[in-house]
Amino acid sequence: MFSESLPELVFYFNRNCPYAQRTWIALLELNVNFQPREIELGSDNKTDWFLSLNPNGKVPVIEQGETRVYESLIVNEYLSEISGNKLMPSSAGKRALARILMARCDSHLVKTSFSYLAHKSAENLEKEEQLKSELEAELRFLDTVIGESGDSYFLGEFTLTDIAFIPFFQRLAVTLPAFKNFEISQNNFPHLNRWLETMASRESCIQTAMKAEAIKEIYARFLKIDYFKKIGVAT
Ligand SMILES: N[C@@H](CCC(=O)N[C@@H](CS)C(=O)NCC(=O)O)C(=O)O
Repeated sequence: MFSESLPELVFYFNRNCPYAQRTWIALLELNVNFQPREIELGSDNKTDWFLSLNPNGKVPVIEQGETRVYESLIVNEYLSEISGNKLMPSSAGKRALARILMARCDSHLVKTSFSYLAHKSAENLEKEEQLKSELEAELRFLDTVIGESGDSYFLGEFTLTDIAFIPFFQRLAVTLPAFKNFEISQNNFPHLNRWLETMASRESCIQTAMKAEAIKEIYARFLKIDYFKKIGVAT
């Protein structure tokens, strides 16, 4: 296999982190051998040794010999490249679209969903409706993209783009009903919901998923302390 001539790959992660889950899924899907090292967030990631791996102090990071790569979307492209460009489309145009959508996951889906979740409805009902509409508009956009690609995956085949989105949708499937009484599966997003069903049966997504109870518990704690606003993922 392509990656076998390279030094051992160490994967620094935290099992609750959706960005690290992206890399975990890519490692499994690409069948790359790796050594997992779980990092305690709030302590390990503030140490000099971790900051020398990633000056941003965040997971995921991978280390392979002298090479250190961080930022989940970049890490996953690195993993694809050392595996013979698997999990990326073969045409340049589709690869561009794959990158546009991956960037959009962070700039739009993450932002609109965390902003809606983080908003305390009782404080301003008008704002609550506005944030809900913004998330719905983003879900509608993604629904259309999947529909235009033939209903199975974002780009018609399983790629890093599907991997970029799934950790966030796994969490939204729990947090939106629990905290907002909103269920994507009960709404008219036929292509997105079919994609979610397809992804739910994928072994790598099952193996790396957080338990629903753990998601609820962690998010309840984070929402209480306005964590998502503090770290800048919610407006
Ligand atoms: N843009 C980064 C985000 C990574 C990130 O935010 N990771 C969080 C955990 S989910 C983290 O390590 N936080 C530690 C901290 O900020 O102290 C990526 O895509 O890798």
